[in-house]
Amino acid sequence: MKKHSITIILLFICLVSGWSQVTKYVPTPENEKARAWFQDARFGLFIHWGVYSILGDGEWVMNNQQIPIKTYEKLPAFFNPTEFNAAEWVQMAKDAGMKYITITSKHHDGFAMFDSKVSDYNIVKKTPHGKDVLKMLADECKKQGIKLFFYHSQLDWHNPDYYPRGNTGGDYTGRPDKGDMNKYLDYMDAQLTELLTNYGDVAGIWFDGMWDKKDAEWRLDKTYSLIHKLQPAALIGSNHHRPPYEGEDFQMFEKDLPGHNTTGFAPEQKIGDLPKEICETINHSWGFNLQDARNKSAKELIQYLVKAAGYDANFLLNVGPMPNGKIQPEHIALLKQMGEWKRLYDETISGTRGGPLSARDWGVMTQKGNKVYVHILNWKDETLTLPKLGKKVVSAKIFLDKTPVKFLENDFGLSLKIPKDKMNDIDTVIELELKN
Ligand code: JFZ
Repeated sequence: MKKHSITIILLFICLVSGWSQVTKYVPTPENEKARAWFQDARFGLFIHWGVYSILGDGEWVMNNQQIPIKTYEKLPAFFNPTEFNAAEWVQMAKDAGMKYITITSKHHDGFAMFDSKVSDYNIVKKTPHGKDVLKMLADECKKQGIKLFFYHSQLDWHNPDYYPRGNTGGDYTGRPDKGDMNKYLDYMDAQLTELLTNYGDVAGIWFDGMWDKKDAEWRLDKTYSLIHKLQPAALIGSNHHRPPYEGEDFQMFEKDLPGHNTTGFAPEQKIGDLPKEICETINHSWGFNLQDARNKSAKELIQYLVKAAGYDANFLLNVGPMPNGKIQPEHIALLKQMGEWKRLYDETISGTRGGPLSARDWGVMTQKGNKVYVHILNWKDETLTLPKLGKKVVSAKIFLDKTPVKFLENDFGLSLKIPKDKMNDIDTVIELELKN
């Protein structure tokens, strides 16, 4: 009896380890390298652009205004972004200190913003503009040395095979009450194959929409291994608000710092070991919204970037270009201000990792080698006492002009005396050198 149960246990262990060997995803060396690049990058531009921009009411307009497919299909004929200039967009991102762009290849409306051969519902076939803007952007990114990700919606309000339907894109769309989800996923994989074949090196795929049908069979294994096979360095992330699935290369947090859940989107989200990214919009919309004038201030945006870095995460900041292809001037101005700040402080953000202390009410820390950057975002007093950092502090300076900062290490921790005239309303950065 005893022998018997041991045999069963052994058999079970063999089965489980054998099974996990089959399904366990091991990133390739190229992928590991891309992950390190991604973490070093720390700052990217998110772009939500589609035919919905014509209505100036965000990228959810089809669902929010309950526009049937037949009616929504009239929009592409009005989409003529004659002012679109890929070089200007890329230059703007670079000037803001961003290292990559993530743009919508297809949003929930199902319209492909690229030259797709597997569906006519695309920018080249259906718009008077008739150009593959993603190709133009990809070429320009390559030219100017910045990387490109594609946001791709798994959820689709247009394709009838996206069936059974999820929580959104309901009866108003006028779709038949039948469809073949596997056929839809084949179609999605075919479009992803196009994106990963015809646009040069793609930095990654940013998935979104699984939350629409939480318990559907999304065939993630198949789709993820297809992507990794086509471009091993392409990083996969998904906005499913759950802990990462096997095959993903980074974890994302929508409109929240890791571990926070102010939106209520992500009650199950735990912080994992993968590289992290936070996305947020410059105003309160993702796609162009004519009425949204609630832009964040330059201070808020810079502090968001700094906090993200302190949480060891990238900051992906969104703009929604207008239907003419231009980005709103007030958004360009904000990005310019961020760039001016970032040029001065780049060393304390790019190539750093979070820590050694986790975020506090007064601010965050970033680190690189034996340097620690204390980012004081919200503190009035001249003295700031921190817990000890594990290693002894050799020197403390104001980062910007290297003015020495008095410090004291004792049983109470590490106290810094911040010169009053060096305090900065956005971020007072103190550079600490730690003993090796
Ligand atoms: C999603 C998209 O729906 C949105 O249009 C935009 O692209 C954004 C970046 O990502 O937003 C979501 C996704 C999931 C939830 C809420 C907003 N959710 O689960 O509550």
